[in-house]
Amino acid sequence: MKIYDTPGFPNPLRIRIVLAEKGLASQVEFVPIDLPAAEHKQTAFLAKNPTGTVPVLELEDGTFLSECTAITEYLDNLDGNPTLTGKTPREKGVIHMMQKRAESELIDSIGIYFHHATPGLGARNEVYKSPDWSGRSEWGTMHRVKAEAGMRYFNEVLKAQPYVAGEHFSMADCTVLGGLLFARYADIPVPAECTALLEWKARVDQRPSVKNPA
Ligand code: GTS
Repeated sequence: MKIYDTPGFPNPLRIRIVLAEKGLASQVEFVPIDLPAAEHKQTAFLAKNPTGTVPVLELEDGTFLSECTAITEYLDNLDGNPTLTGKTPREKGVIHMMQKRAESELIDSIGIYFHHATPGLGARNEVYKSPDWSGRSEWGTMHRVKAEAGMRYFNEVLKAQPYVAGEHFSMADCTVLGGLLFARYADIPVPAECTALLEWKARVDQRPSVKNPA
C-alpha cells in the first residue's frame, strides 16, 4: 500500500494515527506531496484524487481511496477486528455520527477559516481554493467562531464520557486530534474553560499511536 500525504499536516495525521493503532505502518510506503507548492492540484495528483486533497491511499490493485473516513474504514477492517470504526451496529452509528461532527464543527471549519480568512498556504496555493482569493473573507472568519463553538461542544461531550464516541478510542478521536492540530496551526487556542477537552487531549497524547504516529 502507498499513502500520498504531507507529513505533519492535520488530515494526514488522522491516518498516521490509525496506521499506528492498527500496527500497519511497516506495510505502507509514504509518498510525500508538496502541499505548499500545490502539487495536490496538478494533473498527476488529481488523477488519484479529483478533490485534490491529502491523504490518499493506493491499494495493491491500483484502487485509490481518499477521505480519511474511507481510508480508516478500509485499514480498520483489514484484520477483521475493527477497533476504530465500531463492531456493533450501535457502535458504528455513534462513531460515524461523532466523527462527522468532528469534521463539520472542528477540522473542516478550521480549514475554511485557515484558507479563507488567513494567508493560509500562500497565494500560489490558495488561488486553487478561491479564484479571487485576497486573504480574508467574512465567510472564512465566521468559521473560526464555528470552530470555537465546536471545541465547547466536544468539551461538553467529554465531561460525560472518556472518548469522543463513548467508552473507547475511535476514528472520532482521531478527527478531533487532527482538528486540534489544525487549530494550533491556525492560531485558534482551545478556550481555557474547556478543561474536559484539554484533559482528554493530555490523556490521548500519551497513547503510543499519538505519541509516535506512523
Ligand atoms: N475530508 C478530507 C479527508 O478526510 O481526507 C479532507 C482532506 C484535506 O482537506 N486535506 C488537506 C488538503 O489536502 C490537508 S490538511 O492540511 O488539512 O491536513 N488541503 C489542501 C486543499 O487544497 O484543500
